[in-house]
Amino acid sequence: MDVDALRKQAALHAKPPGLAFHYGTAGFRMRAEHLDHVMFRMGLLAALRSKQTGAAIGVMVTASHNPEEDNGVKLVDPLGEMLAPAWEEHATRLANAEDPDLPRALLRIVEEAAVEPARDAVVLIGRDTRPSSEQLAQAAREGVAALGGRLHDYGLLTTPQLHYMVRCRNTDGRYGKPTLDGYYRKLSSAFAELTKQASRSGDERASVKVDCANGIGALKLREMEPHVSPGLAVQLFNDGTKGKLNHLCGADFVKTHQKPPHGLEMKPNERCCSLDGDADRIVYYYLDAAGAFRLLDGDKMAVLMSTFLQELLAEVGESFSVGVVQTAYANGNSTRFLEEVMKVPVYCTKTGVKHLHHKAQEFDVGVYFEANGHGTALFSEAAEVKIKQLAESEDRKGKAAKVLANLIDLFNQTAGDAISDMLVIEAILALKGLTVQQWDALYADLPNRQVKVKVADRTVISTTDAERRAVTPPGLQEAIDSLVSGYRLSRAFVRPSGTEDVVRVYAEADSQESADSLAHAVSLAVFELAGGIGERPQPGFTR
Ligand code: NG1
Ligand code: ZN
Repeated sequence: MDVDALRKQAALHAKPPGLAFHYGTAGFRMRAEHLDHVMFRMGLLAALRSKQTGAAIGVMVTASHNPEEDNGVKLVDPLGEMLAPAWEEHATRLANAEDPDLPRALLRIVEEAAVEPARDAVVLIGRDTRPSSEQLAQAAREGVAALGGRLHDYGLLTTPQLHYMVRCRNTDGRYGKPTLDGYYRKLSSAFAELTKQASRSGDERASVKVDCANGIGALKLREMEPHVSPGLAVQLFNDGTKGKLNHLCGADFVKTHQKPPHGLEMKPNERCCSLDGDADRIVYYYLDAAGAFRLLDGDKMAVLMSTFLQELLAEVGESFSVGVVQTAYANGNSTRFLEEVMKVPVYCTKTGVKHLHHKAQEFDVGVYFEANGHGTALFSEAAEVKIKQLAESEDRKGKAAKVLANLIDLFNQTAGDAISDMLVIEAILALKGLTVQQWDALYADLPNRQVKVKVADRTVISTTDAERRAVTPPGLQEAIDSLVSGYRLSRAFVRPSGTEDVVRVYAEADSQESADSLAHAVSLAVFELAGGIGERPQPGFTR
């Protein structure tokens, strides 16, 4: 490492004084103007991680569903997974090191993580459509170059596309070709095979309206469209030509407000969906015949996907282990339906995709979804090999195995992927001959409400049991238990957000009024017992 050269470079990416940086569940995320030095240093860190693992590492510049003025960065590990926890700590320390201490901070990582400094480094970079993203990506590129790393800049990509590229590069093409064309071809040929098998002769081609959150999803879906158009008509809205990124639209807006996005006209029973700002989340929705808005979120997708996979696995007849992974935010009725009706084992982890992904890896077939629409399915290598082998035969088993084999290719097994999930959902609906209403009718969501409470220090709340019970402050859990017991089919929990300076309160009950009133009562308990600041929570709700 040429320390003088590094110091000079680093001086061009000076750390702003007085700010603290944290590599959270979604990497670094804040106002774009504070992030230049973070990007440069994440370029350095990606080069070190690559030297340590001997594999290509990804750097994605995005702040997902945050406002357009924000930006962020996440690193992608060799198999397309999220960065390992020990390296999240290195990332946090590196981002917070004062400028003169930067070489020392780097050397510490080299020593602690046993990095081989002389080894080659390869870093793949992608970015979303934010106005700040190109310049921030440039800072990251300079960081990679400062440690002599080789760069492959993919330019504009969805987050899951970058995860895909990293995995392809590190598996010698076994996962697919590390190009956009390779991604589109892999997904679209699996989709074409599946919809061919649907063979509902005479049926019209399915059609879906897609709200692209004015983000990268619009560009990439437009590129993909010709590949899938024989089986699916996609109509793009909020494609970035008029509106602002994530403003009054996108998956996060639709899920948290439980209403349609601006910029997309719906007629009753039309199938619609929304992507988020970096296209790793998706939610479906429609207006029913009476004009009421119906949301099909991550839980509904997990149910459709896991029950379909389970049916196919039963036909194939192998004893694969299956698990569905959710968080405490999963609707209670989705969990009940999976466990009691479908007899699928369900597991609950802490909020944050990396926890779900990790748990899902324990099964031959692991489906995971956050209620907000981030999720996918993972298949063990043994299961994939066996299924692809069985798919060679022409009997009934072979037919089911063929469907499974194509689904394995259609799922993005590196991360939740809105484009891939959409094609999986469309393929399943086509294969089962289901309308969106019939899918929705598999089970009824319990009415629920999510609210935020501002407190002086949200770390006074600590939780256990996958965030479903509060350990501190004293008396809070008892207060929640007593409030919950006053409602039917009720459940409530609180946790400090990992991405915002608030405490999140979630409540569900047998009616919307009950869910709202329970959420309000619990927010008052949080306000009183956990040091609320500002105005006391009012009835009605704050998101
Ligand atoms: P926090 O702010 O920790 O609740 C939110 C989402 C997570 C996850 C992260 C990262 C909810 C309730 N929480 O986390 O699921 O997506 O952002 O983006 O939706
Ligand atoms: Zn996202």
